[in-house]
Amino acid sequence: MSSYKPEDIESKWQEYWQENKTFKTPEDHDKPKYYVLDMFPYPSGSGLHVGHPEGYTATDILARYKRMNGFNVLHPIGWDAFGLPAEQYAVKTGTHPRETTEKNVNRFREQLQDLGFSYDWDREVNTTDPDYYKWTQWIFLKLYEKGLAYEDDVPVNWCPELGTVLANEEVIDGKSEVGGYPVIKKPMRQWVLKITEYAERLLEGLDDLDWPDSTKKMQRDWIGKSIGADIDFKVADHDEEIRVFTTRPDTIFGATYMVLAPEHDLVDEITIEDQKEAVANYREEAARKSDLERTELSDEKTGVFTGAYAINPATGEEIPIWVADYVLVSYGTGAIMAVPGQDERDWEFAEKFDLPIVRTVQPPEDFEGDAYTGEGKAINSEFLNGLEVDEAKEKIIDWLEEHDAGKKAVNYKLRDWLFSRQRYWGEPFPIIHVDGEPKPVGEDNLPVTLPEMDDFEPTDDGNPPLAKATDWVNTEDPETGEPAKRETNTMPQWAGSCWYYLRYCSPEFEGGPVDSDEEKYWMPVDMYVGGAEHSVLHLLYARFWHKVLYDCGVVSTKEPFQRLVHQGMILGEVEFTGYKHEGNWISANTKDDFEEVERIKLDEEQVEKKGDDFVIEGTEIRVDAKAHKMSKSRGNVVNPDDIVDQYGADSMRLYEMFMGPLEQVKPWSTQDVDGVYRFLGRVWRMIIDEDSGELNDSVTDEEPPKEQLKVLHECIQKVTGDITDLSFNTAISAMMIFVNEANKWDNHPKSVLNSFIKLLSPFAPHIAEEIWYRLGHDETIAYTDWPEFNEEYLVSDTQLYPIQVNGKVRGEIHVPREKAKDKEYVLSEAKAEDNVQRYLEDGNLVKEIFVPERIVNLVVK
Ligand code: ANZ
Repeated sequence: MSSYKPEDIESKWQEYWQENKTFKTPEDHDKPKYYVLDMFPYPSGSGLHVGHPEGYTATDILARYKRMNGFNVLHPIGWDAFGLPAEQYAVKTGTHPRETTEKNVNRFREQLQDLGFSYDWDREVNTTDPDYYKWTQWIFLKLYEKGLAYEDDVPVNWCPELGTVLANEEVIDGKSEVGGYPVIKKPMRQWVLKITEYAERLLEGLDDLDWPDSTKKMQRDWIGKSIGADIDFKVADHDEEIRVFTTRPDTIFGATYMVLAPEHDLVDEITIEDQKEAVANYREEAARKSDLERTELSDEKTGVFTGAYAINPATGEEIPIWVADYVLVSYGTGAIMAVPGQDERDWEFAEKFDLPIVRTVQPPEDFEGDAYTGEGKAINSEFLNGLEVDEAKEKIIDWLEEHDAGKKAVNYKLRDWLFSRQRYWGEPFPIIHVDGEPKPVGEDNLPVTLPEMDDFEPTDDGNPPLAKATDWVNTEDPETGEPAKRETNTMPQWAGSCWYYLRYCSPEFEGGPVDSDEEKYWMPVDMYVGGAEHSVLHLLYARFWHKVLYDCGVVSTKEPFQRLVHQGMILGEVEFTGYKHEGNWISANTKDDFEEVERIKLDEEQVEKKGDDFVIEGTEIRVDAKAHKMSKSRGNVVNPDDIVDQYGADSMRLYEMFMGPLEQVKPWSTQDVDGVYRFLGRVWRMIIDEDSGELNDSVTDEEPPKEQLKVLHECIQKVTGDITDLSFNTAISAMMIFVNEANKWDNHPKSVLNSFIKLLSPFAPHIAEEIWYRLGHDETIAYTDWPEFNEEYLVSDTQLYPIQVNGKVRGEIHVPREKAKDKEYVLSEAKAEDNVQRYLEDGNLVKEIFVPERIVNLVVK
């Protein structure tokens, strides 16, 4: 073995790490800890995609770097293995989801091991393992005990095609997120978790987290806190009152009509006889629309008059009550006071149905729009007139409270979490029903395992597949022996991922979800890396459970994930498209000017880069260059296995880190993989003789000269700083610069090579271990000390002086450090410089300016 052959060295070191359990997490708690976590994968049937190794390599670099810096590192992996695809496959083929899952997990594990990630494989968790979901069920019991889990008949998002209910978050534009099937509203008995009770704490907790601002903002928007007032409007000639929630109580004098959501309880009660039919028709229509369609600003407003009137408590005037679907039943109180002067939706509605508009905030002079939503002084508002919005709000709330017509109120957009699914492949609820009433089974009876079944089809009426397992469903109350029925819904896929990071701390622990000593040592997670698609749901649900567990005394930190980073998406290779009109190439800029244009896919060799653009080779004709999301239908999916087979895992890892900043979206380029592969080859040949496989003759035991130390320590400084900043691409550049420099040297002292290989090892651990071994070490490199940067070596032995003649630089000299401040010496050297001399010859030297350690300026006349 002499030339660089990843296929030989990589499997060798993978076996070494496995046999020696090199990355087993240390048990002692004396050292500082570092918990670095990946979002565990759903083991799909298609194996790893190139997006997985991106985040996983980043965390692996950190794990390895921290170990070398004396930390105890927890770096685990596991499987988020419940979920719909395995169940759909089971419906189609009869293969039990457990079998599919196991097969996929084995493939994923093998792929991850082939990439040389330094996971502690003894801590692997699998959410479908009864020893794991026992504790998921245990946590559910805690939620139930605390009154945070309840059954409710809720209008749910029912997807007939998938045969299941979906959470709001899983419905996009009225279609299922998975599969894109139509979703309708249907009332059903469901389990719901009271996440709303934690809304305020989920909001507050975000402040101290080191998370991307965009992710925090998404969570804040999702929770959607608004402060305002609840105001009661009396219905004229009725005993009823309509309560509204408003963020702008200051605008009440401009409330010229009211709107009830079509589903509002009072609609039937107050609608007058003549309007009943119109209202009923309208309600039916509204039921067919999704919330999103109903609230879209651009959509034409619709509505119907109830014939009833309410009394504006501020003006005492009667205002008409309408029903309109732009008001949602699930937000606030499901009713609004409409203020067209200050609210755009109300303005549109008022215009369409000819309702009065009164401005109550003075718009700026140059304002030309419709509703004015900005700041300004109150007008047309009696005792509020002249006050700014915030002052007016306070004053009117006081007034409302005094007059018993309203009070200050906070509202959240966050809804309780619909927590049951009509599926087989999920955690069973630890719940039985005795005489129709739910009852927890008790901790001693956990886990409640899934029954064996071979028919995974849901029933037509929406009953879950588990309803067919009658032997399992019909059970008895373990406490009384009375007949009981098991809950046949299962938990949603989010459940298992809400707490897996805790299980890793003590995966074998039998006394609870986590051993409290281990939890206290390891938590919180110091670094969590995963996709931005989890910005809201997984990360919000997990934070919610964590806070509940905190309240139960199970965990000691208020938040689970201290620092969060999202890796950017990897797109397919850049694709080039050229355009022809009537057989002639035309520039991509002009393609829209022609009616008939032929689009032609071009290969990389057919184009060249010109400035920021690409053109057809040898011409000025511009083509389009665009990278697309990888997808099977586009045929641009890169399979990580192929890359590992061809170039090795180290190149794959190095390439994915070299592509660009971790958090950025980046196109794939196999050509660039080749580039990093050649870099590793250069590293190899710098040290190993390709013919003999021995160390090169240039590798010596000598002390390195200062110039070499300077190059090395520049590299140490850069790589160390860049790893801390997660700037892995620039760290790799720094190592490339080092190798370019080092290749010019005649001698390669071992001490320099040792340090460099350590720097390389977190990125390309296989080649690093192999070279480390060949450099004469018999222990793994994984726990050696990270090279220490020494500033002293960065100071150069010489001082550079640029030399100006009459203000223009005409030459430069290097003077020995000890002479750098010697004016006479520097000036005489400067004047002797060849090029400078030529300028001096033509005139009289009238002045010599010497700035120590900076510059020399000579003035000639
Ligand atoms: C009067 C008003 C005047 C309003 C004004 C706004 C501007 P956020 O901030 O999103 O919480 N609203 C209340 N409940 C609603 C529902 N169920 N469906 C649709 N809209 C509803 O928005 C709160 C505002 O949204 C409330 O304040 C209410 O309109 C409307 F110049 O009341 B406002």
